[in-house]
Formats: sequence, C-alpha cells, structure tokens
Amino acid sequence: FLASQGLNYSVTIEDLQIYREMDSIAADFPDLASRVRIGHSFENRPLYVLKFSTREGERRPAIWLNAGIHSREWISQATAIWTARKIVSDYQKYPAITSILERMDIFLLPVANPDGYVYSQTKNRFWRKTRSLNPGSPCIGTDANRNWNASFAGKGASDNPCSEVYHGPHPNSEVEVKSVVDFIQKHGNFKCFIDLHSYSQLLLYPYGYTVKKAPDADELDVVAKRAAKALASLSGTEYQVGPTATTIYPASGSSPDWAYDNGIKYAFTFELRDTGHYGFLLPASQIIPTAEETWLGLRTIMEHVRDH
Ligand code: ING
Ligand code: ZN
Repeated sequence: FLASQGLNYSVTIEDLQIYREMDSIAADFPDLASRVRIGHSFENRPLYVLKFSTREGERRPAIWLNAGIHSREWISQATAIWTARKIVSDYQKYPAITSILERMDIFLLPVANPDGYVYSQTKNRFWRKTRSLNPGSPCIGTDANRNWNASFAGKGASDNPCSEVYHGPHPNSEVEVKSVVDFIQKHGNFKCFIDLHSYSQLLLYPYGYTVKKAPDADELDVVAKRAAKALASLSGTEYQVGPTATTIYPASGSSPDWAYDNGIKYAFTFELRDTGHYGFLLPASQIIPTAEETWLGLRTIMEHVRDH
C-alpha cells in the first residue's frame, strides 16, 4: 500500500527516539509501566501508549495524557516523555503520585502524530497536521485537533485541505484519532483527558466549539485555577485559565470537547511555554523547566480526579 503511493517510509521505530525511551521505561519498571500499541499512523508508524498501573487485570478509573497531536509543538512530546520518567521514579517515593496510582491507571500517548513529528524533524519544522493524502488536492494532512466527533466541521475549522485547521473528510478520518477514540471507548472507564500543546501558557477546558458554558464549567475552572497556581509556584510562569472558545479562539472537532461530551468530565488542554518570544522554537534549555512546572499542574488535576 505504501509502495503503491510512492511512499518509502520506514515502518520501524528507529526514527523515534521517544519510542526507545518508552521501551526503556517499561523495561526498568516492569511492574508499573508497559508499552501498549494502540494502532498505527497513516504512514504505518506504531502508536505507542505507556500504561502505568499498579494492579493488573482490573479496569481502574483512568487518566489519558495526550501529547504531540500537532507535530511542531515539540515541547509537548518532550514534556510527555519527561513526565513518564517522573511517574516511574516518584512512585513509592512521594505520596502524591503513589496515591494516584493506588486508585487509578494512567495512559500516556507522547507522540499522537508520529508522521507529522518525523516530518517536522526532517522536512518542515513547522508542520502541524497529519500526513494523510487528500484525494483531489495537492495539499497534505488534516488537523488532528479538528477531526474528533464533537460538533465536527463547525466553527474554527476549515473544509479546505490546504488549511492548517482542515477538519478532514469526516470525523475520525485520521487513523491516529480513530485509534485513540477506539481505545478510550473500549476501555470505558476514563475520567480525565489532558492534551498538551504549545504555545501560549493557557490552561483550557470545554467548550471550544461553542461559547456556551459547559455544565461543569465552574468545577473545571476551580481545578484549572488551582493547577495554574501550582504550576506557577515553581518559577513564576503565569498561565491564563478559561474555556477554549473565549480564552483562545473557537475550535470545533477538538479532542477535549469530544472527551467531555463522551462522559470524561475532567478534560483539559495545556498550551505550554512560551507566550511567543520563541514560540514553537522553544530552546532546549527550557525543556526541563517546562516539564517540571507542568508536572505540578498535571498532578493537581490528577489529585482532584482521584478524590472525585
Ligand atoms: N492550539 C489549540 C488548537 O488546536 C485548542 C487550541 C485547544 C483548540 C483545545 C481546541 C481545543 O488550535 C494549538 N496551539 O494547537
Ligand atoms: Zn496544538
């Protein structure tokens, strides 16, 4: 199939160093972490999730941590893989993560758009979308954060395949999105969905597809403000908090709106550092400081989910 389209991409994982780190985390902590293949990308790269669980065979309430849906937002994938290492090293050393993992499982997808990620590393640093073909158009890719079945093709998405916010031909048309949707639905016990993007330093909650207030907006706002405060406590990085549509812009077909409308109440998006000085080209020296402060925000949300 790939050869027939003139594509010659590697179906191995050699081009994704993050996959090797996932492997090594699972190998170092076999009783806590495992690498699960939830599907594959358009170019047939595997989609790998790290599952953190202290109890096998029980479908505990679960948290979904998503990163790299937009390939150029490199701090997202980097923060995710740092977070994976953090979870395994802190478990049984610190009460916060230990108590979270006594009650819940965590699933972490650090590279939700592997084709785009490899493309951003090799061809075009600013590639955002997937790499799927659009029949009848010379333009490539769909915005994987407009492709979910939540007011699909509504406000803040485009029906032009050449647009950066092209929603795709139909909901879940992107195999990367469909793989996550199927996994979450089959599991059936997710309580929390957090998506990591960059940049702008925002902590957003539903909705993006409408300016109407979500039924749980008040609670989500309290949690998000608490998380932003915890994040800022490390080195003063300030985040704005609010519903997506009015805090950044209207956007339909996004993952947190889909999660929220499908019973996953605690649905958030982090727009990580910075506020535009470096933008997507955040210097490597800021990776660990960003990941460390973000961890405080993530932990605050996960603790709230644990207790509710
Ligand atoms: N921003 C997000 C985007 O997909 C967003 C903003 C968040 C939209 C949550 C919808 C829901 O456009 C970036 N930087 O990608
Ligand atoms: Zn993004």
